[in-house]
Amino acid sequence: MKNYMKQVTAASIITLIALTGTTAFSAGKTNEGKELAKMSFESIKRADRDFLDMGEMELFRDSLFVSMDQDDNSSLSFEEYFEWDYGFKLIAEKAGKQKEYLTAMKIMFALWDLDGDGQLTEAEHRQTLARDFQRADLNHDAVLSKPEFFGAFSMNVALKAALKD
Ligand SMILES: [Ca+2]
Ligand SMILES: [Ca+2]
Repeated sequence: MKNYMKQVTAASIITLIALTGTTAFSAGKTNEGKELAKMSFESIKRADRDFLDMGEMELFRDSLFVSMDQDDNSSLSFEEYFEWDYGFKLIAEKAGKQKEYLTAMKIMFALWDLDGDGQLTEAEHRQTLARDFQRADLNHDAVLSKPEFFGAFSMNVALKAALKD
């Protein structure tokens, strides 16, 4: 079951990156990150709605965690977490921002690793993502609109800051 999910998630993320490759890279360097964020928003939310709710976010988080946890010990090392590429790593490389990207990912990991033991447990991952979701819900209607997801969801805020010129 776990391996099956890993394959499904890997396939969908690869599709995401492939799609981004054709749309974002032709749109110019500065828009690549934004395009990728847009693609992830589209892939997390339900197709017939223009917002995402906590249930959709948790489903995405759950499959992402399984994919990242290469040794299946229900905990992510920084290496496992960093190895997983959403497509931003390539964008960072192309922009010459590898160091900034690494720093942003280290900070995100450190913030999510609530007990600071260098391992991100699934409980920490779930708890911090739920917290990030609530923080980004600026008008408190329990769903994230596209502007809220792009502008206030912590991972997107961190990546935007790391990759901008
Ligand atoms: Ca692990
Ligand atoms: Ca921890």
